[in-house]
Amino acid sequence: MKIAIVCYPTFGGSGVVATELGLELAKRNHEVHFITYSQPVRLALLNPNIHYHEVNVPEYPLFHYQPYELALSSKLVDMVKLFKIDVLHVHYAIPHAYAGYMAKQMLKDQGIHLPMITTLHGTDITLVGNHPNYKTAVAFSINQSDYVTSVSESLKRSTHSLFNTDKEIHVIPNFIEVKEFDCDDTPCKRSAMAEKDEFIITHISNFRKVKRISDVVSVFYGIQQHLPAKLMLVGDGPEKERAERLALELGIYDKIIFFGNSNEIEHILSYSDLFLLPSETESFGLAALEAMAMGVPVISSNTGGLPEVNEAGISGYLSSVGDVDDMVSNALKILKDKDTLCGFKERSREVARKFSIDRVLPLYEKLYEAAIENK
Ligand code: GMT
Repeated sequence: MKIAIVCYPTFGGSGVVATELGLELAKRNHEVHFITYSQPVRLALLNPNIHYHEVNVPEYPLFHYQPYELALSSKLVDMVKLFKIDVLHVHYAIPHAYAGYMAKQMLKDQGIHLPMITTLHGTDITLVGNHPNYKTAVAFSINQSDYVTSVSESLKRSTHSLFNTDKEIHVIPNFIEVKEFDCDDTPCKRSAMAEKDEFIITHISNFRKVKRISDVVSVFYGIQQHLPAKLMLVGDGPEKERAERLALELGIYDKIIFFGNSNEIEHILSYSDLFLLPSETESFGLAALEAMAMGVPVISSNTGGLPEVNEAGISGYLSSVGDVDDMVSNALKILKDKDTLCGFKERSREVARKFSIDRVLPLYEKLYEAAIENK
């Protein structure tokens, strides 16, 4: 199939999922065309089946806001015609589903029927999409998509209740490639990060308010009162400074390593002992799954789609949002001795295998086939 993928090219989860999906589809001999405003961060253009088309938005002083949707929909029409694209897959409803719908209409005018699949990722529904200023257009573009998928059952429920739509939503969870792992392996760079007896606690996110970064620092503060530990904070965003200030106030700044955005996620996770994700809401929690796939148990909040990913007592524990004390005590339960930690590490990988790319990818392929057949 010839598949066009529209996504955000940044470090956010939806862009990562879209990119990994495209790369895997290309490995399976589909022709994949990424259409976005810059090259997605995890995109390697080494496979001849991968193409990248940049959307350029010319600046014009008259415009207070530059019209990205217009440029995107025009580019979509041009690329669909040029490469004879079979199906369009847009990730994140805003504004991609809207621009996709416009492209569909323009193509229809020229006798071309382009089926569109919209994947809902989370904040496009629960935070941004739900805003009264966007809601009408988001609901419209969901209803106009040929197929809609969501990354968890929880997000499907939220979409139906927040948008009052009866559109069928297919749940296709996010996926991961689970690599081999040996609990006794001593990963190469660990010694540069922490002493031998120190536990390494990790958090990876875009440091937005929804991630509750202060809880990450507070949970770590509680852990290091009982056990020697270091905290690795990976990513960048508006709450990072707040985290730095809190770390200074608590007197634990020297126990925290701030990495910023990184392409070395697997490396960092390979020497981590515990992953923290105390988010306010999380439609899925791809970062938690990435940690589990590397054998890192997860302490998370019990919100949104997280219970569908992190299994209590098996891959980690879940607490109510903001219950820092419970998170600390759960973390200590996991870290209390080597055998317990090792058990959690192994089971985390087992749970992650349920989301293996080999299981999930065929679900998308089936949907593309159905969309093309029914166009
Ligand atoms: O919140 C983020 O980390 C970014 C956001 C995005 O759209 O990139 O993530 C959302 O989509 C991810 C991929 O499907 C999910 O794993 C995240 O849980 C979801 N974030 C929220 O729901 C807050």
